[in-house]
Amino acid sequence: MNKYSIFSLARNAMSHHEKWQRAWRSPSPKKRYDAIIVGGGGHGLATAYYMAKEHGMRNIAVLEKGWIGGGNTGRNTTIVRSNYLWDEAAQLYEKSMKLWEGLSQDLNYNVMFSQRGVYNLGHTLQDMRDIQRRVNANRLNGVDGEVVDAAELQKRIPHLNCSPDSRYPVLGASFQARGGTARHDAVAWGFARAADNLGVDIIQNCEVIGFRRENGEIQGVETSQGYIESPKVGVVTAGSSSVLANMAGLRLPLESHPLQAFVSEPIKPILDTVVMSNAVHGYISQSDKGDLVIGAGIDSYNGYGQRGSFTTIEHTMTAIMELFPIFSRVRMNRQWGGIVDTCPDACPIISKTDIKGLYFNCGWGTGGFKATPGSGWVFAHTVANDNPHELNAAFALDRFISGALIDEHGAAGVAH
Ligand code: FAD
Ligand code: PYC
Repeated sequence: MNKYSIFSLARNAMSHHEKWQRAWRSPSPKKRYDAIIVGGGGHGLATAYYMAKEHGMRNIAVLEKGWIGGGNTGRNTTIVRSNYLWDEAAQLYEKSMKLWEGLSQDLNYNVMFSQRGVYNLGHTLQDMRDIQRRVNANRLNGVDGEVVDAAELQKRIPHLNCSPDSRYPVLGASFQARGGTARHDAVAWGFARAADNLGVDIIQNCEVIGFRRENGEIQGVETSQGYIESPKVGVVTAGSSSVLANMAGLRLPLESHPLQAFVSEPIKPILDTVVMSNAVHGYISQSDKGDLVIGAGIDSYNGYGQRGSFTTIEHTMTAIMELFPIFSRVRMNRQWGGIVDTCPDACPIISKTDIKGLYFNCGWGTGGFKATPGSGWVFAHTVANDNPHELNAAFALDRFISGALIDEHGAAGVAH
């Protein structure tokens, strides 16, 4: 490299950030919208995008109290899979998987969806029976799945501790080859840019602090930037959903818990898939940058502090050491928490409410990132048509009255 190219490199490095175009506008709120989506996470942005793209709605706003993707969307460990047990859940998550498979092209934004496969380990005979049952059910629903025994697993993941002498010996796993990971904040940015291109107003630093209703119908929302009128309001606020429901005088069957994640220093590529164990409570993948991305079950107490307890940190690290003793000397770089909204049946609520024009999409708990495109797609249909799509009809609030729960604790992959 000669001295001219060094200068040019330095000049460009210093100046390029100034010439970038904004990826989306930063408008002031209008007085009225045809629909408002509260919450600028992946689900809220995807909802607005599909409302504009699939339902021709253009006068829409997404209101975000902080910055887009600053909630669980930017805090999760990016695992995507669709291997749920029951028909309703399998079909919903599989819809999402199909959207993931074309998402970068659809949004013209690289969301770095990497189908590197997901293993869910079994450590007992009962785990293996459950795995076999779930893989059979998945196949009947057109979802790919395979049962892998310990010998085969050891060949595919040489560093996994499959020793029969370990405390919870690995007996096998389910494997979904089409599962994998995606770049979480790219998902928020991709949906934001595409929605903005279709005319959606994305308004950050705009907190919803109340709802106005008259004669059982929604009229609009009170916000930190003033009152905004709208006949339709979709709330997609994950861990804060109970707070928003409370503002509307509703009580949802949700509990909010911290869920933690950890990343190590970057190391050379060593793990080319995702490994999850519900029994020892740990899961791990390696990011394209080289960090080990690690997590476990929820912190058991309720709260809104995005941190988590030391007990869980210790428990998670112990689990990862047991599964991958080779990582015992890798240094951890960062830890954080997000607030997840858990439902009694480990399934989401995507529903109309008793207030006309008010809709909730929440309760995704520890597992909603994988559902981002599918959730947005069905919620857009629900808000636009004031009726659920057949894919989300079973996820309405009335299931907590009828008792038609869809218990997906076994497939949740992360204890809650
Ligand atoms: P969020 O991204 O949280 O968006 C909600 C938004 O609402 C936030 O930006 C918030 O600021 C905003 N908001 C709240 N209150 C208001 C208000 N009053 N006014 C305006 N805006 C408001 N899922 C997976 O499938 N795979 C995983 O590997 C995975 N790992 C996880 C790891 C961790 C540590 C955590 C915390 C979660 C994980 N999840 C995972 C779950 C997943 O992250 C969530 O289910 C999903 O991201 C929820 O998306 P969302 O858009 O609904 O929520
Ligand atoms: O639902 O697959 C999942 C998941 C992985 C990590 C957190 N949730």
